[in-house]
Amino acid sequence: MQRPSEILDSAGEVVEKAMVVFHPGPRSYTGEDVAEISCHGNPLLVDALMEIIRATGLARTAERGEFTKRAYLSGKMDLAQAEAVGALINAESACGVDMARSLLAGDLSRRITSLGDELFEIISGVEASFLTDDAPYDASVFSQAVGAVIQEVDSLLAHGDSAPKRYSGIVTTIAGLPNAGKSSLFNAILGYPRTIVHQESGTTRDIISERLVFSGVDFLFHDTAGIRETASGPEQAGIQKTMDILRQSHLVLYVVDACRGPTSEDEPWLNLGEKTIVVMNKADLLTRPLYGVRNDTAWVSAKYRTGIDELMDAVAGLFPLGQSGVFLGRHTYLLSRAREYLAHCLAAIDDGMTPDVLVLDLKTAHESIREIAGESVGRDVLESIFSDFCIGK
Ligand SMILES: Nc1nc2c(ncn2[C@@H]2O[C@H](COP(=O)(O)OP(=O)(O)O)[C@@H](O)[C@H]2O)c(=O)[nH]1
Ligand SMILES: [Mg+2]
Repeated sequence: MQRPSEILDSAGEVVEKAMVVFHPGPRSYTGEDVAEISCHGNPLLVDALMEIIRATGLARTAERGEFTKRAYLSGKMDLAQAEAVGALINAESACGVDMARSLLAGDLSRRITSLGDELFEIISGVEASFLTDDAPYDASVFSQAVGAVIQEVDSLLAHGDSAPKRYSGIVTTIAGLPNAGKSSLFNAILGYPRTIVHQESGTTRDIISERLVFSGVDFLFHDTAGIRETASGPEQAGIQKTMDILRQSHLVLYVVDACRGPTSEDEPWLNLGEKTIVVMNKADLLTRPLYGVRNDTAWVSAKYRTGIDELMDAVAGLFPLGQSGVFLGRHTYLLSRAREYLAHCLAAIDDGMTPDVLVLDLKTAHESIREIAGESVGRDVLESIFSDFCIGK
């Protein structure tokens, strides 16, 4: 059992009794010898301890992400895994935590390594074909091998569009004209009366937001003020907020009163989000009610909670869980870049280019892929990655 250690100041006075754990390298987080002090959380006490440590002249405050950077530099993890540490700390959704955890466990790194190995083998084969006589160049074999690598890159990029949104949470906005039933829909989706529903129009002014996990994906739902041209005062301010959130939305549920049908007033708002589902509400008031989802239009009764499950299934279907793929911008960029060069190479093979020319494309693609794991990355790239970290990580 570990006992608390006494920490003394320069006069030999006990400043704190703390847990001090020594992690000998190379099995520590950074690979170096590391001492970890766990003390009481009072900031004054922490400052006093930091001062004692600084006064020894042997230590300084760490830079942002320095521990993880050192772990990467000493080969304890590759760069993609180091980025996963940041992604794990910053994840705001359960789905994001899972994605970062998988990245940290090296799931992407393993696929990237084997991709790099495959490419390396192809490059060696092509080089051999023009450097020696005993490995003749066969365009069809070569083209097949490059095609296989492209396929693997594509499978990693397959959810490149939705994966970053799944990581942070899908920004979903409920919008529509006043009284269409937006707040009723918001409540029906959440399953409890979170916001005020009223027959008087202009009831909702501030944006009301709630997180909801559905089919393993986090959605950030926003109920908004109904849009109308003639609004003034606080209602107008509410509409401005609606416009701002609409522009940032990954998905808009645009609510229309089914009795009125979509009108020319709805027209300008239908395509403001990246994706829109038109929700025909108050279907219960139609003489022959229609429920469910057809051709991007969902028919529901928010008041009686009918058609909501079908609507939510359609919403979840737009952001499928599936294989996670890459979700950090740097990885997507490097893979897309590699893909461009590979596709260029494939076209060049078809055009009958000689192997020595093709090797250039392959090498650039290989370099891009290697950069994901942090091989041959510049100091500026490292700095920009670790500057997003907090101190102490
Ligand atoms: N019959 C019926 N009335 C609804 C439905 N949804 C909303 N309403 C009514 O429409 C009025 C406006 O609803 P509310 O949710 O406040 O609309 P918002 O202004 O778009 O947020 C209220 O009187 C609701 O009870 C529905 O599905 N069926
Ligand atoms: Mg409302």
